[in-house]
Amino acid sequence: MTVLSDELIAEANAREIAALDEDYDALGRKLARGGVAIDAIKDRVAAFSVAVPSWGAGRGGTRFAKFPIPGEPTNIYEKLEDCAVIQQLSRVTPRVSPHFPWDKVADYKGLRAEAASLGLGFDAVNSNTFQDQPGQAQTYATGSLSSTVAATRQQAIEHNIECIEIGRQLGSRDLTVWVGDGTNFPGQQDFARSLDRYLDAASQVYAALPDDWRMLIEHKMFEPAFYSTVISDWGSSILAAQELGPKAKCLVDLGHHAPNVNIEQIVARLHRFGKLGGFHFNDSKYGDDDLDSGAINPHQLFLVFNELVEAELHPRDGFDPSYMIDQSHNVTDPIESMLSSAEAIASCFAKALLVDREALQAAQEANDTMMAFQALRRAYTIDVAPILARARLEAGGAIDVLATYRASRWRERKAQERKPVGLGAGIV
Ligand code: PSV
Ligand code: MN
Repeated sequence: MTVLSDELIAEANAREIAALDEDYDALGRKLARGGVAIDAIKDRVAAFSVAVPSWGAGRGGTRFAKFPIPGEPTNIYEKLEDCAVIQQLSRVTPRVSPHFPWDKVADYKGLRAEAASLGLGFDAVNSNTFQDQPGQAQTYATGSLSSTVAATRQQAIEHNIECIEIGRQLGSRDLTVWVGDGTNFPGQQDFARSLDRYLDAASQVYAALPDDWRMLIEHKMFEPAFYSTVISDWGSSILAAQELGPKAKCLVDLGHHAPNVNIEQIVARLHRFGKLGGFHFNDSKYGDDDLDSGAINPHQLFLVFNELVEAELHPRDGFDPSYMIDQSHNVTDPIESMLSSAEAIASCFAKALLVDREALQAAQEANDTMMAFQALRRAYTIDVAPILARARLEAGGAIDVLATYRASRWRERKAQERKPVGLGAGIV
């Protein structure tokens, strides 16, 4: 079942096809001069995918406020519909990453079937122990897996195990665990004991993982705790993953570091030890801003992909990263933002594929700094839009995703059908 009419997409594509053919052929000739076959790159791009977060389908807002728009999804079923629009147009986002309890339903087999009928599958399951729920016995106000209160730790363990159980029904294979645990005052918690408690509780979650599952540990150096966090950085994350075992890997969210941290180097380090398990893509100017991917620093995104492609070429420990967009929208239509992020992400992947790795390595070995830098620069400055568009077209997607989405009047139509969502503060 397609959510948008195939005729609409075909009509929009018909207007663009001549220009695309011209641009694709011109780029093909340019790449061929360097010995690169454009179709081979296009096929790699066609095989690339990134998951979308269920919560990204709504206008998340900021901590201060949210500004809902008419036609926003109000539940997981409507979110899936919107994710299906993104996939139908972009052909690069075939999976949705759910978050619990936000996406709780009575029938997960039915939810999986509904997603499948929309052409979607499920990616990593995210647990939530950073927020209390109505009727919950223990509060997470002072921590969850690392809490000093045994009953609170137990509640957090059980919630994560329930997420695994739900994920099994949905066909997921990863559990992403981000905890908001940490402190706001010096002395508030003992750094060593709180990590010990976290490790002990996390090992009980780990023990519940099916054989083919992974636990992705997401670090974050601040927010909601601002003095210290229990899994603050990639160092704490890899130590925890090493302690827990081979099924535990690290997940890097681009917004979870201090400003100007060299995240591409973190990628290389985690991969060196076989612990790079996943990525949350977004962009930021100041902190965990959750802005659209590539909006502020597209070059950093390219450099990250340069390391990811390098990691693919030299896999360790079954390198199979789970890629997801993790962003929040306050002033745009979330579908448009995720379409634009998916394009930015796929574009950096394509550019990274175009890096002449032999030239790069030769320059590195010869200490030819300028030529090493130019090997990256040459790939970064290539406009790969025709490759992405051709891959989408061949898969049934839209050449111009945003124009086609607007022509569909999806949001306006949904505004007639869906209940308005409430005001209030946004998500984290
Ligand atoms: C935390 O800031 C985070 O990046 C984690 O991935 C959460 O699960 C997600 O945001 C949800 O808001
Ligand atoms: Mn994240």
